[in-house]
Formats: sequence, structure tokens, C-alpha cells
Amino acid sequence: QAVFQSDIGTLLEQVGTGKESLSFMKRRIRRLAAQWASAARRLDDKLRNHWREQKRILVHVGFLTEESGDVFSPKVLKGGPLGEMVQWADIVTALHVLGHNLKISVSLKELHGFLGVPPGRGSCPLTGPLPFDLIYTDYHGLQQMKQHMGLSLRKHKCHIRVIDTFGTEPAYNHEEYATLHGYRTNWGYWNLHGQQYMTMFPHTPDNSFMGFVAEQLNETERLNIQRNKVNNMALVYGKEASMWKGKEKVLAILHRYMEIHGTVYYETQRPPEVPAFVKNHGLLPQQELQQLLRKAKLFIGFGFPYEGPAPLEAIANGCIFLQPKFDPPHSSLNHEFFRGKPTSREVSSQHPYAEQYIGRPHVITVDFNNTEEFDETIREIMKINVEPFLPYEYTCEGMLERVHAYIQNQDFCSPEDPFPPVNSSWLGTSPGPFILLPNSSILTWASNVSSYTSWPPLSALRLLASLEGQSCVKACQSAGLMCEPALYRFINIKEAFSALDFQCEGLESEMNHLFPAFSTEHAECGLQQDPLLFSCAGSSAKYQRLCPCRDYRIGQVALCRDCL
Ligand code: U2F
Repeated sequence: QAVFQSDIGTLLEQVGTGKESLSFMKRRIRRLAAQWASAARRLDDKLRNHWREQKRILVHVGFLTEESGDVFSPKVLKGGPLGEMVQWADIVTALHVLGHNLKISVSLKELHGFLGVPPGRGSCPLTGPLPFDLIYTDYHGLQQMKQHMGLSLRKHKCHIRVIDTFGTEPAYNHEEYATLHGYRTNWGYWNLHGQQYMTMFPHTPDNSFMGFVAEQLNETERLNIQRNKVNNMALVYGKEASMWKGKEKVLAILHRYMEIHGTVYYETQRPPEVPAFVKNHGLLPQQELQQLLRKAKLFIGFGFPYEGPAPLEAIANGCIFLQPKFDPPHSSLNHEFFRGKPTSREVSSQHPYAEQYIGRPHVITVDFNNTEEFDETIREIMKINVEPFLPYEYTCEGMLERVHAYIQNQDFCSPEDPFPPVNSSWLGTSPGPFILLPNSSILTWASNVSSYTSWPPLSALRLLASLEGQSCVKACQSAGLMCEPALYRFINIKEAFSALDFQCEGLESEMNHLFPAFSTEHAECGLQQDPLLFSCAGSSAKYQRLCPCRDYRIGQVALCRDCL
């Protein structure tokens, strides 16, 4: 049985020393300890009757190992990426607070030790049973485990979770499919279950959303913030000088109305990209940045970094986040930063999560090239007042709840029947063209088959057809639902087509990441042959896709209403 623990002493010891990245993580863990502890108490109350199994968990942070080159640690104090460190600090804290038996490794030596591989025999396969129920790692760590566990990785891979900032779509993950259809990337094609990849934001339902946390304010802090906000103070999002390049025009307009602050790293003198009228504080420790965010009215992004934690921190501290819209959207097809990443996801602004899940008045997304619109937006911002806001899924309690739900329910090890048999009695009882409601035949059928337990439960399933050229991500979203890849196996049946009033002239089964789908031109119905390719992402003008949608909790999109 896992018991919540709020003391972080042993965790801090486990994180270790000797690298700036580890010190950054430890400072963060210490700073947020009280928030985690009170969140644990609230979740414990909420889950009162749940028995939680204590798991043996290994966390191997591959990108911090010397063997992977560890390019991040030396940049911690120089404006380099910190988002990954923020997330790993929060992951280990969540696992620790949930009361699991945790081991942390940031070197190959530690990895060997924990896995029981004898020293000096690094490339020998692990022969015995895996001493862990779960292994959280990243792409670098996965590669290291492949090299050092050899063949046995295949045997144990259902226990692995890959922390993957920007996400991996099924077409890129499937080795044979990726090779045949041009989806191979340097990150690999590991044939994992799509939901074994865990992302920083809920980018795609094909992956699990791991996330991180931002500080939550208490009532007194909220009041103080409102009292101390400086209406004409703007803080620029960008701790590296290169992020300010070419922004003279925007800065000049902004400067007409507001006092501009920055936290740009510099060595001896002001970087030339940062104009003299900007008050640059230099890179700040997280805590001091929070203080600055509490005073600023506006937090403004210039387009890079993409999808980082800082905008959530700003919004949580009562700032308005103003960011550029990307038209056309940035993706691996048209932008250097995303090129070679295992996803075709289209990034519609600097921070699509802020744009789509939070929105106005906290988040304003405009075309920065349209100077009139930009000018008008700044004037509008000067007039409005916003309250601090933090989505539940980014609070400590929200993250604990989600990670708890994954640990207790996600199972990629037990063999599941990818194609459950169909009771044809519901054939011809189609309830309507788009959505099968809970009391409709498909669900009666499915929930009667008691041997098919699933998580999310079948009661959450809503079957829907996408429009031509629309992905299942979008199709479900436009019905106020989320696409749920774990439920594809229940709708990958010919009966689902007739339930949606598609008349199949022909029926084929194929490896195609868009299937199950209906080809409008030939009235052909296509079933998915390989469950690893079930994918919410992806669209084609040729197909109307069949989509398994589900409901979700407000503020916790990763979980359906009955998922806890
Ligand atoms: C993202 O990485 P970044 O580290 O560039 O993301 P940011 O949003 O800028 O900030 C990360 C943290 O840095 C902290 C701040 C955030 O929690 O509190 N910080 C600080 O301590 N002092 C300062 O003066 C300014 C910020 C993303 F997270 C990565 O996954 C991507 O690789 C990267 C590139 O897109 O962007």
C-alpha cells in the first residue's frame, strides 16, 4: 500500500549533487515542498477509500547523464532551457509524495547498479526479472537502456514511460510503418504504446499528459498581488538574448505605453539585442522571477521558446500573457526547431496550450506583424484587469491526481485483446449519424462484455465520424470531447461503420494510421490492422475517420469523469 509522504528529506538526498541542474531541481523541490504537502492531504481526503498499490519505480534522467553529453547542465545559469528540469523535479516529487518506492539515476553507473547489471559488463542483457514496476526515462535514457540491457529491453518495455516534451505520434513510433511511409526520425521508432510517451502539455491525446506544476496562490497572496500590480509594467519572456533578435519594432510600440523589464542572461554587459530602455534584471532565480511576475501586468512572448512553463507561471501570478499567432502554424514540416521531431503537430502560436485551454482575458494571441492590431492590443491590456489563474491540472493536487490515476490504471503489460468480438445483435440499431449516446446499443453491448475491462472505462466512449480532412483530435474537440486512443479497439469493427450510417461497398484491413476510416470516393471501409497505429492525430481529404471520443474533467483533460 502506498502512503502519502510529505517529508522531502530522502528525496533531496536521492536527487544527488555535483551538477547545476541537480541544484536547480533541489531548490525547486524545497521551494514547493509545502504546496505538495497540502495537495497530498487534499488528495488523500478525496481518495479516502482507494487502495493504492506501492510501486517500485526507477527514474533515469537520460539527458542529464555525462554519457549523453549533458548539454543542459552547464547552461542552467546562462539562460539555457530549464523547462525540462522543472518537469523532472516535479515528476520525482509527485512520485515521492504519492508514496512509491523510488530510485533516481542520472548516470549509467547508477542505472547499472539499480538494474543489477554487474559492473564492467555494461552491455550484458539483464537476465533476471526487472526489479522495477515502472521506469520513467527520456529518449536518451531509452537509447542507453537499449545499449545496456540489450535484448531484454524488448521483454521489459511495457514498464517504460518516456518523458517526451513535444510528443511522439503513432506513425513515427511504429518502426515498420515509419520506415515505409517516411516517418523515420533520429529519435527512433520504438514500437511503444503511444500512451507510454508522456508530454509536458496535453499536446495530443495519443500520448499521456504528464505536465508539471506552477505555484498556486493563497487568498492573502491573491489580494496582495492585486494591490501591488503595476499597470504599466511589462516583462519580456526570453532569458537568452537571441530570443529578442529582430523585435525592435514591437519593443518600440510597447515602450510607448509601458515600462519594459527583462531577465536576459548576460556576462559583463547588456546584450546588443536588448535596447537600452529595457530594465534588464539578468537571469533570476525562480523565486525572484515569481516576485517580478507578481508586479508585472503583462508578460510578452516573442515566439521562442515554444511551449515552456513560464507563461503558466505568469498567468498564475496575475499577468496577461501576450503572444504571437503563427500563420501558417509551425511544425516539423516547415520549421527548423521542430524538424526531425517525431510529430506533425501544428503549433498555432508560441504557446498553443495557453491559447486554446486558457485564452482571454489571461492569454491574448495576435499577429505581431500587424502593428495596428498590436498597438491596439497593448492599449486594451492597459485597461483590463485580470485575476491570477492556474488550471487545476497544473496545480500540485492536479498533477498528483493525474499521476496517481496513470500509475494505478495504465497497463501496457497485460495482453489485451485488440479486437474484442462483436455481438451482432446491435447491428442495425443505429442511434443516429454522429454520436452513440451512453444508452445506445454499442455501449450496452460493450459493457455487457464484462471480461473487457478498460481504462478509461467503456462508459466514457462516444463514437463519432470526423469530417473529410479532419483528424480525430479535432473531431472530438468540436463535439466538446477528447479523442481517446485506448478505446479505438472497441470501434475498429465493421459494425461501427453501419452505426454511423456508412454503407461499405468494400471492407479492408490495413496498416494505416488514419484507420478505421471511410473512404468517401470509393465507399470503402478500412479497418486498422495494427493496434500500435491507432492514432487520434492525422487527417486526409480522402477519409472520414472513425473516432473514439470521451468526456473529460474540467481542468483535468487527461481524465474522463469516471476515470478516478
Ligand atoms: C522551454 O524551455 P525554457 O526553459 O526555455 O522555458 P521557459 O518557459 O523560459 O522557462 C523555464 C523556467 O525557467 C524559469 C521559469 C520557468 O519555470 O521560472 N526562469 C528562471 O528561473 N529565471 C528566469 O530569469 C527566467 C525563467 C521548454 F520548457 C523546453 O521543453 C523546450 O525545450 C524549450 C524550447 O522550446 O522551451
